[in-house]
Amino acid sequence: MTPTEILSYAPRVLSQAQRQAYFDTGYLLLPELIDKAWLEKIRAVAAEFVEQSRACVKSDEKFDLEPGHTSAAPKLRRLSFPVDHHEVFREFAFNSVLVDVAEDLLGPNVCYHHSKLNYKWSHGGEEIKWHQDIQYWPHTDFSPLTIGVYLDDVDDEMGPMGIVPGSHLGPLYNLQDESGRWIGAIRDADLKQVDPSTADYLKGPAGSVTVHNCCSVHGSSPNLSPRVRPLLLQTYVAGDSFPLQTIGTNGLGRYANTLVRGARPDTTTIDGRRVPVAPDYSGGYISIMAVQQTE
Ligand SMILES: O=C(O)CCC(=O)C(=O)O
Repeated sequence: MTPTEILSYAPRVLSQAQRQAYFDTGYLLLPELIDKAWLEKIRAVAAEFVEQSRACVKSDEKFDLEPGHTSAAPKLRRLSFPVDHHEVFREFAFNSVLVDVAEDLLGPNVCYHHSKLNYKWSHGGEEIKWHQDIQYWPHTDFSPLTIGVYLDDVDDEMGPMGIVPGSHLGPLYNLQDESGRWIGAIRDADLKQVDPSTADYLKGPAGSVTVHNCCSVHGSSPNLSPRVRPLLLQTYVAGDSFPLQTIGTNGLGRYANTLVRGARPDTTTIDGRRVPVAPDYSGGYISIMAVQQTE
């Protein structure tokens, strides 16, 4: 769907100016959008996982640990796929104002793709280098967007999310180094073209929400403060956008590609052509013969 088509649907929570600003700049900051009741529930569950991480000595599929993590002084870098691990995260991602925001920016049909709870621990929580997301999980279009929620107040010292305005409309960079090794970040030589000095750093009180498009160049600095920075991120895509299944982190997470609003249209656009597509056979395979003979 084009921005004009999306804008023709009545918005749920955003103003038309906010929707247009997202299409023009590739990102939004929505101060204190999440209410206290949700925040308290999510914080309590997040704290349970920090407790669990004390027993973890090595990063695994669930907990990504910073060097120096110990059971006495946990330093969690990320809880991967929180939606897979607790119904509160699931309910929040599938059934809260986040889906309204996604609908306002993607149109009436919305799928959940994945989630993560990024921490930047106090006194040096690591930087996230400048990158774009679409290379990690390519789709049939560039609709995917990520909605972040700051679970605590975040200021400049804490490594807030920085986004280069308008970069979503520019080049898609190679996130490999010169030898072809995947480094997941834009090469230093290409950063001259990006000009991260123009980045807008999104910060605010607990409950503030960030949105960025999958092509927006973004990153964040180390957390130099004595405070931990928790940022809960969930990615959504338009209902007619499909992951290229064998690339990157597509296909990971138990709830990947769950429809959270509207319906999955029976067409998609590939290389600029509209394709009426077959239904999902993952519930059981039927051969072309059987389907044509209507057995
Ligand atoms: O946590 C952050 O500041 C940035 C997160 C991010 O870009 C990512 O996890 O891909």
